[in-house]
Amino acid sequence: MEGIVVRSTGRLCEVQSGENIVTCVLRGNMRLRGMRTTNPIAVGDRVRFDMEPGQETGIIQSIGERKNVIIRRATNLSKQTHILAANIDLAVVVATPILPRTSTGFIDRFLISAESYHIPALIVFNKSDLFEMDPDIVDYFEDIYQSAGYPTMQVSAMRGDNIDAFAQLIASKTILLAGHSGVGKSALINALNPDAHARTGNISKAHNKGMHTTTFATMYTLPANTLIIDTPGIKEFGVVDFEPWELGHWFREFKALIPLCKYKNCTHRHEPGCAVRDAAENETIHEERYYNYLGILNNISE
Ligand SMILES: Nc1nc2c(ncn2[C@@H]2O[C@H](COP(=O)(O)OP(=O)(O)OP(=O)(O)O)[C@@H](O)[C@H]2O)c(=O)[nH]1
Ligand SMILES: [Mg+2]
Ligand SMILES: [Zn+2]
Repeated sequence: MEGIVVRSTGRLCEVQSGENIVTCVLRGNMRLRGMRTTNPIAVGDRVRFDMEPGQETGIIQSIGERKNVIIRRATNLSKQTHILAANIDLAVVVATPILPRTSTGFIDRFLISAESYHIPALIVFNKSDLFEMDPDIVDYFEDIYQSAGYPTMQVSAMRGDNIDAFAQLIASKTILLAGHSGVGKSALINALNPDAHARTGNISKAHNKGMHTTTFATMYTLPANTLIIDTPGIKEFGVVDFEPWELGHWFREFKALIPLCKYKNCTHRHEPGCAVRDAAENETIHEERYYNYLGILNNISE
């Protein structure tokens, strides 16, 4: 039988096959070629499975070829990787300028990962009801990312602002939602489809952070065959191995400048005749993106 993985807890996963959802286990020792991942099967994977004789559960026999995956490290130093989802059309980073605060560093790490897997990305600023009195804080973020060439939008899951526009933008696609705990990923899914009943949590008063309410990636179906994947909140988005000279290629607005650098393997840090650093200095690329680039470069060169 065939189906699509709609929830994955590591060893067990739930597979939607027609109208049914079947709990499946992985066939012994199924591993991805040389990949140190905590989850060999991810939400969005298309799989073949057989029912266990006389049982309600299935055994996964094979994973269909993936169009793409988006992978992160648990932390920047960790060797273990985690597949957020497979076969996605659009990677959405849900960010909030306040309650909780999302840093541009986090957004950038997410974006360069999506870029390196050639997955289109969108930045959704949720909780517009909270920052409408002080639009500067979100304008600052939108300016950075629009000038880098990314689409952005402001929504409020709580009040419903722009939810229709968001629904239109994602119609008929498979979408990944990722972001810190408490930014409202699950609340957005409920706003898009009240029948989803995704569990939502509170923001801790002491720390202004979410409570890690969603524990396993879960795919929900919206109208027009839109598939949306809710993921557990993540603290850090550790990027996978990039070579220092390669990193700049995943900063979208650096790409056109890189061929103008004097050295072919320029890391855009200290080399003379660097077109990227020049652009940062005369503010044709945003200094915040350039600083975050240097931060990530330092991390991967360690
Ligand atoms: N004011 C306001 N609060 C919101 C909005 N969207 C979500 N919240 C609140 O933010 C809190 C966290 O929402 P969740 O949907 O659980 O956040 P999450 O991103 O799924 O968090 P994790 O599952 O922990 O990763 C809840 O108390 C929501 O009611 C919004 O648009 N405005
Ligand atoms: Mg959640
Ligand atoms: Zn350079």
